Amino acid sequence: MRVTVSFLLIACPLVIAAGCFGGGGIDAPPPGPSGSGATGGTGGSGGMGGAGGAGGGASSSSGSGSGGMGGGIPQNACPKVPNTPAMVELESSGTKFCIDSTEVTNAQYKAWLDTNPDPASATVQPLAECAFNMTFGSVTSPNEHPVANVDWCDAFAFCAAHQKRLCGAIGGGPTPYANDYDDPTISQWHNACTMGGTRAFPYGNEYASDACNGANMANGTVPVGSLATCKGGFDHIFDMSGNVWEWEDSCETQEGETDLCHRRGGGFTSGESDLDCSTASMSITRSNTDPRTGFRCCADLPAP
Ligand SMILES: [Ca+2]
Ligand SMILES: [Ca+2]
Repeated sequence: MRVTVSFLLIACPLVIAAGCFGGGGIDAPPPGPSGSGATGGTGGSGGMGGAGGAGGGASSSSGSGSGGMGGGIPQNACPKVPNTPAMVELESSGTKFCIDSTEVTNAQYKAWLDTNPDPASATVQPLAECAFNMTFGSVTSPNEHPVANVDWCDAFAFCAAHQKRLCGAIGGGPTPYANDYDDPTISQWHNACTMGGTRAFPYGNEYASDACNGANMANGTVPVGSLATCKGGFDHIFDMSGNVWEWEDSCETQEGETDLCHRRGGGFTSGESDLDCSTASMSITRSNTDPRTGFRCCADLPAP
């Protein structure tokens, strides 16, 4: 059974409305802005000097690439956690939340592994459906490329260990698996990618083959946030299309390693039909690890 699923995966890494086998087709644009109400945190109303410090901390373990990304980011009330990406504050219909500005990097993930998190600890890994997950993997190159080869439970545990959570539903909890993952008023990830439901791709409504790190460009991952053209939906957010797929807290069942969970945005081997904001994988299991799959974290903010 699992072999079959894996095979399908290779042939058809993703699949939602867009014709995976036919190729070419792209999902219909997401719902229009009506009803989304998202305003984003792009106001950047000055006085955010503290944010620069957070960004510096996030990249202190590296020597390259995306340093200083915290500077100027309107993190506002978002958690500022060392060895994690700086967060961006967003809002949808009055509900505020935060999302990492970039994918989690190898250096950041390794810093966590170096603390020796215990997979058997109920504090580290409280979900029963992750009881199967007895290793958080390893990182051999602690650089600014996105961490990959992490399963859904690894991603969930990393976020939880850093005062964040794997991106899910706006206001709390997981994004419903069967639908709503492409609703910008429900999915944190989709809201951020579409700039509150106003774009099909992070950078606009039309596919741009050279904007992000997809199949047309790459020979693998690139350092997170290194493609200025792969910005958006909202400002200060990068690589929501391509580089690596990103796990979402959106699983079909809560049984264990064979549950199907969504990953979003396409990776460095993906084509146009997988690189838009509305696509979500439909055949990837919770325990799947892949060199094209990583994650970023979100956080909830209390109502004003
Ligand atoms: Ca694992
Ligand atoms: Ca990505």
